[in-house]
Amino acid sequence: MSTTNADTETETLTDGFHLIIDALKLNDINTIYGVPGIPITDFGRYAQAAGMRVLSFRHEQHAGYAAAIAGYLTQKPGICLTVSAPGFLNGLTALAHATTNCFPMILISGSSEREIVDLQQGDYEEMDQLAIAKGLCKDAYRILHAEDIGIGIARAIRAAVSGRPGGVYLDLPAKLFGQVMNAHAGANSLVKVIDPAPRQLPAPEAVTRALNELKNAKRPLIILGKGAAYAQADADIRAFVEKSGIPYLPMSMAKGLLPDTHPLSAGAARSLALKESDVVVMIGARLNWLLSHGKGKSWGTTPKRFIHIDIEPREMDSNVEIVAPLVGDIGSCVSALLSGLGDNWSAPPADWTSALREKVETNVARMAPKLRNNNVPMDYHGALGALRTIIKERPDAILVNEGANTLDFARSIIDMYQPRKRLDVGTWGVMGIGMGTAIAAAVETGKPVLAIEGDSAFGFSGMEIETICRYNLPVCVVVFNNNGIYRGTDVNPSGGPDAATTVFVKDARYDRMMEAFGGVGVYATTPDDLTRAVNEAMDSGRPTLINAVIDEKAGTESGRIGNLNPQSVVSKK
Ligand code: ADP
Ligand code: TZD
Ligand code: MG
Repeated sequence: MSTTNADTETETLTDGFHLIIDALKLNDINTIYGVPGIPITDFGRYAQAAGMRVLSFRHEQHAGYAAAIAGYLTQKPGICLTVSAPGFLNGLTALAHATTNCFPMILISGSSEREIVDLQQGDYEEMDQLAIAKGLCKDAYRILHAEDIGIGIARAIRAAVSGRPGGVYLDLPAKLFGQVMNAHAGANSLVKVIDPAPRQLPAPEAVTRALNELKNAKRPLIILGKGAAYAQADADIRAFVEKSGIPYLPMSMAKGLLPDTHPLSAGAARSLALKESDVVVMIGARLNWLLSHGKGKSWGTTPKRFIHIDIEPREMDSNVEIVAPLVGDIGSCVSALLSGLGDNWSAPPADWTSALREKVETNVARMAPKLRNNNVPMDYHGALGALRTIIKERPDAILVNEGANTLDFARSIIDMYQPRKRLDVGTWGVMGIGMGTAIAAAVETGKPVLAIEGDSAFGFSGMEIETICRYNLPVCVVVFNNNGIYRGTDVNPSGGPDAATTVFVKDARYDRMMEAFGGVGVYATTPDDLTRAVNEAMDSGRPTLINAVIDEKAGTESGRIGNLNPQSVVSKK
């Protein structure tokens, strides 16, 4: 933009819109997930005009989940862009989810005028967004002046990716976008963030302490979490596992960091591994509810000594005593342990590794015939057995997974072969991550995506299949249609006319939703139907939704976590 001032000199100007775009691009952020509207509609247009990829969603929550998983996949903050109050609030669930899961993300929301908001005079979509966001993310900032855009965006990026990654909120009042400043001064005000997530080396004595614990172990176990997958230290992690000869358990999203078929994988002997291990090395996994807080029945009676690798010092001793805390980034910590093993390292006692191996083989053999069953209607094993073969044949496809039974069965049945290929509900077990996650996975990696969705889970983000069709993304959605949440068989206990709380319309045709937007819809009743349709979708890259008819009696309440349901002592279900 240029203008002529009183002195008839020409001054080149820029404004808030363009400074924000330039600041993001300067930091290699080239994709935005969002929903347009006042005051950010033109911002989206200018960003697209400037060559950024701007993907518009049907609901901010799904744009937010897309940004969150983009952060996980790329180690750069995923950007979600929303309008003020309601749009901001719709994005907030995903921001909190990103923070909980340690994914770097920035929620950028337009906001109303400060003067009016602070006097509570009833502006359009008035809300003190900054105050509300603060408790739900790592950090929250507001930029009031165009000359602060460079610093503001730099702070947001650094906050999102440094240390333990997480969500950041950036509040941009409407007035900021139109603020004008000298273009030269504007360009100079931008900041390229140098080394936003610096290596954090573990203390040498902490490495020695951990190695001593390992040397004395009789039944050591490694637990790999999604922090280990995020760190992208794949080669060193694999080398550490293989050189140490220590069996490992992958948490859900760490599956594939080493192939699930690896001889040291104890995935199919999880209970035995947890119960009998004596020294446990946690790598980028927390001892939260997903690991029964590191104590209690599932950990058995063998006393445990924990070695814990994490970038966040306060994670240590969060649930149980950690005898060897190793604080630092996973890449540096694992490589220090690896070199510390030295040349004389001896593998763990064979009675331990072979006991686990035997258990794995027995369990895998017991499962095999169930996975080949051709029951109609399909049960979870028959349908997932077919999808398991597809991922085996197409190991670079990305698997997105949510639901209850659909999640728990798929996690244990489908082997993963490559890092960061399994994307799911994460730490909170959120229903609704499905389509946003699938979209970002396709956009960020260019790989085909297979989304395996419970029919309830799918419903939370189902409208985004229009987004998938609009951008023509290679996403194949398989809806496990069992007519409801957990099972489709519940009846209203009062005998009244309302449907039971957990059931949906019987035999709903989700496949026709996809057809409404120009995608391919398939109705599948057998494992063969399913195999054929998924292969076709993956070969063609066309947006596809397969309605897989699942026996409505096949699932169990809450999948595998039914024990977490509180029980009434006075009434029976
Ligand atoms: P899971 O659910 O797979 O068990 P969690 O989300 O509970 O995994 O744990 C991930 C952990 O990884 C978090 O405590 C986080 O601080 C840690 N983390 C993330 N990135 C890194 C990294 N680069 N280096 C070290 N620790 C990391
Ligand atoms: N809302 C949100 C945001 N997250 C949740 N986890 C839930 C509600 C509760 N919930 C679960 O934990 S699983 C689930 C709900 C509603 C749906 C399970 O039904 P499904 O899967 O059809 O997706 P299955 O295969 O029928 O078990
Ligand atoms: Mg269901």
